[in-house]
Amino acid sequence: MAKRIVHAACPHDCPDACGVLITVENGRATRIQGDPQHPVTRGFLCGKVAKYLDRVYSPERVLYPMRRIVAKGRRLSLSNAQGCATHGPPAAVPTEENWQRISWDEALDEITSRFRSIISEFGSEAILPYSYGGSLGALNGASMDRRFFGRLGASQLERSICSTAGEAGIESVMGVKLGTDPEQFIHARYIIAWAANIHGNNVHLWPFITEARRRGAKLVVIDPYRTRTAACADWYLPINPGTDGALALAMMHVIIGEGLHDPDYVAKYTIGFDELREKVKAYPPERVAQWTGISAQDICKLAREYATTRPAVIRLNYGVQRSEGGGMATRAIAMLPCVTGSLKEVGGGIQLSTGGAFGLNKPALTRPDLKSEELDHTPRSVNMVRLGEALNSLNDPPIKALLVYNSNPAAVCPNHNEVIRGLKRADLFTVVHEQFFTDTTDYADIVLPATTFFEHKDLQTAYGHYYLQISNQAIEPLGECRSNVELFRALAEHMGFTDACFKESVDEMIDLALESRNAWLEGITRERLEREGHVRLNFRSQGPGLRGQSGAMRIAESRESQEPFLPFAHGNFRTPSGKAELYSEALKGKGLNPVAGFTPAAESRHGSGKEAFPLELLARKADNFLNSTFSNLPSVQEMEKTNLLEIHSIDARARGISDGDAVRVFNRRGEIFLRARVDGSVQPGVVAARLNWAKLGPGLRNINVLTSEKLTDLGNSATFYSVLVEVESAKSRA
Ligand SMILES: Nc1nc2c(c(=O)[nH]1)N[C@H]1C(S)=C(S)[C@@H](COP(=O)(O)OP(=O)(O)OC[C@H]3O[C@@H](n4cnc5c(=O)[nH]c(N)nc54)[C@H](O)[C@@H]3O)O[C@H]1N2
Ligand SMILES: Nc1nc2c(c(=O)[nH]1)N[C@H]1C(S)=C(S)[C@@H](COP(=O)(O)OP(=O)(O)OC[C@H]3O[C@@H](n4cnc5c(=O)[nH]c(N)nc54)[C@H](O)[C@@H]3O)O[C@H]1N2
Ligand code: SF4
Ligand SMILES: [Mo]
Repeated sequence: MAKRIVHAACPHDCPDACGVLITVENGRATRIQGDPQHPVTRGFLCGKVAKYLDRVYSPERVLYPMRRIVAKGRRLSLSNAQGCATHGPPAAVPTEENWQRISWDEALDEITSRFRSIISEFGSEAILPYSYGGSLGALNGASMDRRFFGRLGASQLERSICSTAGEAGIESVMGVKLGTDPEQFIHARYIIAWAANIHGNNVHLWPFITEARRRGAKLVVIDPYRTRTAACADWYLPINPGTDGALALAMMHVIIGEGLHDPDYVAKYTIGFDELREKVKAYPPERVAQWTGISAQDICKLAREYATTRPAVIRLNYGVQRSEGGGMATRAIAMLPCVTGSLKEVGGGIQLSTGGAFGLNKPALTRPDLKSEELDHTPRSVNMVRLGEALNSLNDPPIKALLVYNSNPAAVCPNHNEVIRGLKRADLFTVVHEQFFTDTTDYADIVLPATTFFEHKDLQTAYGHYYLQISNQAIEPLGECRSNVELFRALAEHMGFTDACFKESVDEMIDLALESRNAWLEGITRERLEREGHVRLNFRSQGPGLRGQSGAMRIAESRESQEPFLPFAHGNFRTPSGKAELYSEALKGKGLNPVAGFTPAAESRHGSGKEAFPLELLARKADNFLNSTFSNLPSVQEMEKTNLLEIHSIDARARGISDGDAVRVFNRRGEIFLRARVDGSVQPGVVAARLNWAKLGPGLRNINVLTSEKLTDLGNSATFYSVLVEVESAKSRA
């Protein structure tokens, strides 16, 4: 077979959604590279996906259906039992004592017969799907699975572990998740990276920021953690975690107080300005300085520079909304460009997500109309953040079966110890569809082999740019792997569901997804995507294509060749009023502050419980993993230093801790042993540690033993960054 180059798109949960080229020789993928033609991702990949061949062809892949033949749970290896704080053992490879290989037919028969008996005894809501960001492909993310569970009458999963607080916040102002086009960043003269770890989580935006700075832009970073981006910034403002809402209100206090707002834009395109003006009077910089740790002088300077240096853009990322008050904080920040009118300027505005522009025909994919014949009501909804609570205390009916795919809850869920207690239940039937033997498969009764994006076809949107892509299948599935689409098609068949939609082919589903009322999809067909790989959403642009130019040229010219996308230049907010809602009747109706306000997090230095646990923990993502994904691959592990607790020298000294010491980090929910790193990445009062597979961590744990199931103020999201802990030296245990 000749050498082929296949266009694909990275489906991992990352704003960049890179264009990818896979070289295939004799049926085997031999090279992965970024697609140089992609106008935003421009031919380079992040470190972890650049090593993707190691993932696809890893000897540790799940390749066949497996049935557990020993008790659930992970085995303690020697080094872990001793609490080794630097390196855990290699990932648990399936061993013959743990697993018995079975055929797909046996697996499907066992799963469907267990489901049938659970349904007859407890009802269909005793079955819970659990999925999140393993694949953001339009089909493998949410299509056949939703049809299957809808038809089954299973409990619904509220998928809120990541972004729903921020979405609720920004939508309460703007009505939709649209943000500044990354290609427009080159025109900005003032860039605020607000809770945005650009080098770690959104690296393809960086070249656009670099070009803007070359043209004179100033980069300001607001983050409690000194990221690489913060270290590169013109001005770094370390903020106390969870206090951004107050900062935004104080900025508006200064901007409105000094008349630096845009009265024309405000009058034409917003409602509630008078209420906002009244509200922000309660947030003078002097008061807000005490919460944020940013001086009143700096708050004033930031507000004035932001309002007067034009265009000014905010790259807001989701870090801000992983705190108790994250919804309101996002809402307050989203008001800033409405008040200054920067939404009308090329290179101005705010980007939290671009995801709202794609408008695929999701109902055609997920078929919310499909219902169980036996169930006379809409199935209950279970919040995914509270999996531990759901498994341990939900009744009427209790959860008796869990089907996990696209997720690794035994690593990523908060309050890990409770999650594990639930997953250990002998009466819980757990099925996990996975590429690897993860923390979660350690508790599965049946493990099913899943394809990687090399092995299936999909349609790919993005949340950090405006290009739709096709991701072609490059190689045959390894072993007996099946995609999520094929898994749920087979399950539907074994359940005897005869609805025609379970027979739709992948191409038919892609066609359906593109048949949408969204005008921005006009002229974008599967055939065109197959031909071109990526297509910019049709914002009525007429400019010539950008193919064939060098990256640097393209960056400089990309805006000039297209009509700039300024969705809010003339209002057009998708709120109930059609205006930017600085006052929201909808929020008022829910008993919430209709303008915005700041309430310090209960679990913070400003709340209760700080006597026993005085340090605020940032339970962060790793720069070189993707949540828990990639953390088991040796070539990726080499790039990331794991099992560290970053702590300020003042806090370390007060506890007799030196750089490199073993430390115990604990609160009421759990404890973990890490190695102290005193390196200036956090301020006094804040400590930070990173997510990893639990079974690779010391004591077979990860930092989610410390995080809480408390939900955010809006959007029922997780509060990974509202966590109090105490730290003590554990030298004797190292
Ligand atoms: N390399 C890598 N890339 C990733 C991921 C990964 O795990 N690794 N995860 C992916 C996923 S799932 C997502 S959702 C995206 C989004 O990723 P981001 O939205 O960037 O999310 P975070 O890394 O949680 O937070 C971003 C920054 O916010 C900071 N932060 C935390 N609390 C606060 C606060 O209270 N105020 C302020 N101002 N800043 C705060 C953190 O220190 C961090 O540097 O990234 C994706 N990309
Ligand atoms: N402490 C702490 N915890 C966090 C976060 C944090 O910042 N700190 N971040 C949170 C956030 S923002 C998010 S989004 C969640 C992410 O939570 P998850 O979405 O569960 O994230 P991953 O750890 O990436 O796990 C995805 C799993 O899906 C598998 N997978 C990949 N592709 C496929 C596929 O096509 N089919 C199937 N069946 N499986 C596939 C991968 O192998 C991987 O094990 O984690 C949250 N947890
Ligand atoms: S994880 Fe993000 S940066 Fe890395 S290849 Fe995928 S989309 Fe690109
Ligand atoms: Mo996320």
